[in-house]
This record gives sequence, C-alpha cells and structure tokens, in this order.
Amino acid sequence: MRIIVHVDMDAFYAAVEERYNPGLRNCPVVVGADPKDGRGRGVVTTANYMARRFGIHSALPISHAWRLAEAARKRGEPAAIFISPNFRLYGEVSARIMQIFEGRADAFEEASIDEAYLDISSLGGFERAVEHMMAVKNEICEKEGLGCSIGIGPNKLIAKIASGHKKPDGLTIVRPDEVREFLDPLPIRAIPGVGPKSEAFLHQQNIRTVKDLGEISEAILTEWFGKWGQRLFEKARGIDDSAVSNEWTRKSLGEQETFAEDSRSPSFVTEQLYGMAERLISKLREKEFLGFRTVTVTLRFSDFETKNRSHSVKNGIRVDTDEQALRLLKQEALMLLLPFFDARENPRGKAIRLIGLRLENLF
Ligand code: TTP
Ligand code: MG
Repeated sequence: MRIIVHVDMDAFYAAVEERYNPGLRNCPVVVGADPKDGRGRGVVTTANYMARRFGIHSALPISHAWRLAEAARKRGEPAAIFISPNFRLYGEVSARIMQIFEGRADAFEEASIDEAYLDISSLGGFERAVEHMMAVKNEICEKEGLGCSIGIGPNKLIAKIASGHKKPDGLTIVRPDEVREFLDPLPIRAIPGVGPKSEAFLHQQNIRTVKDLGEISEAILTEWFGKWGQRLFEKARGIDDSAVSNEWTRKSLGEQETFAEDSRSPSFVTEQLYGMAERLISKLREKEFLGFRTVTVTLRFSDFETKNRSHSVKNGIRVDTDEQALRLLKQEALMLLLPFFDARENPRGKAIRLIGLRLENLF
C-alpha cells in the first residue's frame, strides 16, 4: 500500500513576512506590487487569510486590492499592510523546510517553493502516517514559525486535492476505500489540470462535479480533449501511479500506454511493450546514458487493478557498447509480462487496459 503526502504552506510569502516582522501579526497582509494609493500597477502575489476575508487574493490587480482594503478599513476593520516581496528570504525559508521534509520521508519531491510530496509508505498504515505528519507539522511550526496544510492519500493526486481541502492548518486523510466518496462531490475544478477553459467547456456539457465527470465515457473524453481526456478519465476515478521523486527524469525513463480497447491478446500487448523498449533504448542513447539496472513493467487491468513488476540485472545492461541491449531489454520485459497472461498474475483472465515500461537505476 502506498501512503503519499502533499504539504502546502499556508499563505506562504505573507506568513514568512509575519514571522520576521512581528508588527504584522494580527494584521491583514498583502504581498505584491506597490499599490500607490490605488494607482499602482501589477498584482497581488499572495495575501494572508485575514486579507483574504476582504476578497484579496493572488493575481488580483493591486489597485483592486487597495480599494478592497480601503473599503474594509472604512467598515472598521484593521488596515491592511502592503509589502513588496523579498524572494531571497522566501527561497531560504523554503530550502530549510524542504530539508525537514526530505529527512522525514522514504522519497521526497519538491513541487514548488511551498509544496512538497512525501512518500511515507514504509510506515505501513494511515494512523502512523497521521502521527508522523503531525510531528512534521509541529517541527515546521517550532523551527520556522509557519503553518501548513497536509493531505494524506494513496497517491499524489488524492494527496494534492486533500491538502487543499481544509486550509489553513488543515490535515485531511483519504484512505483508499474513501477515495470515491471524497472525490464525488467535489467541483471539477478541484482536479489538478482542469483550468478555467476546461471547466467552462465541461459546465456547458452540464458536468459540474467529479461524480458527473466520472459518468462520462473514456471515448467521449478522448474525443473532447485528446490524450488529456484519458488522464482525466483516470483522475475522475482517483487513479495516479506517478512516483514521488525529485529526479524522475534522471533516475528513470519510462512510457505507458492505454489501449484504445482492453486486450487479452499476448501478441498485441507484447508488440506494444517491444515498441516501448525500442523507443526507450533510443532515448537513453540520445540522452547519453550508459545503461540501466532495473526494468519495471506496469500493468493495469480493465477493472483498474494496477500491478508493477520489477527485475534488476546485477551489472546492468549497457546501451553504449552492447549491441544486444535491445534484445536483452525485450527479454527482461517479456519475463515480467508473461505471468499476466496466466494464473500466476491473472487467475481470472482479466483483459488489460494499460501497459507501461520503465527503465530505472540509470547510469
Ligand atoms: P500558493 O500555495 O498557491 O499560495 P499561498 O501559500 O500563498 O496560500 P495557500 O497555500 O494558503 O492558499 O502559492 C505559494 C506562494 O507562491 C505564495 O505565497 C506566493 C506565490 N504565488 C505567486 O507568486 N503568484 C501566484 O499567482 C500564486 C497563486 C502564488
Ligand atoms: Mg501555499
């Protein structure tokens, strides 16, 4: 079982400003361009939660933010304080927080200046994961004086949506058997990658919640969005196999493909896998790697059950000097694939929906 965490710092730039300037505490804080008494150009970078109550948020024109702050002040609210960003400071704080994360996870991925994914699967259960993350949250609060929101789930997609679920200072856990009930009622915009354009288009089709989206066939989504439609189909079901890693491009190289129709044909699936093997070997050579040590085959059945099978070759397979590299890779891949066509890995004879091939431990 995978246990994946997404952490997102609360009102990050504004919170850092508050930390280093105690005079700002309990004040609405807006970080961004100079408002110049309402004539300023540029936008809000971020606002703390007090300022957000006035309707001020990231990307809002600073002149607009200034008017909202003035209106609030006239209603008797505290005056908002506008600050120009100190990016160097935010970068330094971010680097220290990332170090805390890195030391507290099996694998870690810096997703942006104030966001990270942690793979903590080795803890073995969600209760222990929650305790662990509460401790990390406390550590960040004590050492850096900052708050964050945390999502814990079976993959990066669910963890990311969960961390935004209760903000600020939130902790949301979505266990594997709760994914459906968690996702269904959410608006489609909650799915990472669904921006204003896709949202407007889907609204026109009367698709508003993730549940609505889940009822649309993959064929239709592909017709509407091309390849992204396939990802959307999977996201609506809470599926995401991507690994938590800062170096996925360097440490591994892979491809996966969802078939136009589920398949039970060994020759068809093998042919697809061999095609990937050929492309991956060329890519590896293109990128001037010398070789790889581990081969992983990912297989998803028609019911979405997904399995990964890996095999490592002791001294690796070299692609720079070994003419046989492609043949050896095909052999490795086939050994990993074949059990899926018999009782060893597929006793009920399910059809195959997706196949993936990944080369890891590159050198
Ligand atoms: P976010 O995590 O999106 O925002 P946030 O941390 O300020 O607030 P919260 O997570 O509690 O909703 O972005 C992190 C930082 O990135 C943010 O503090 C400022 C910066 N940022 C921009 O520069 N421009 C933007 O449009 C956004 C959204 C953020
Ligand atoms: Mg944030």
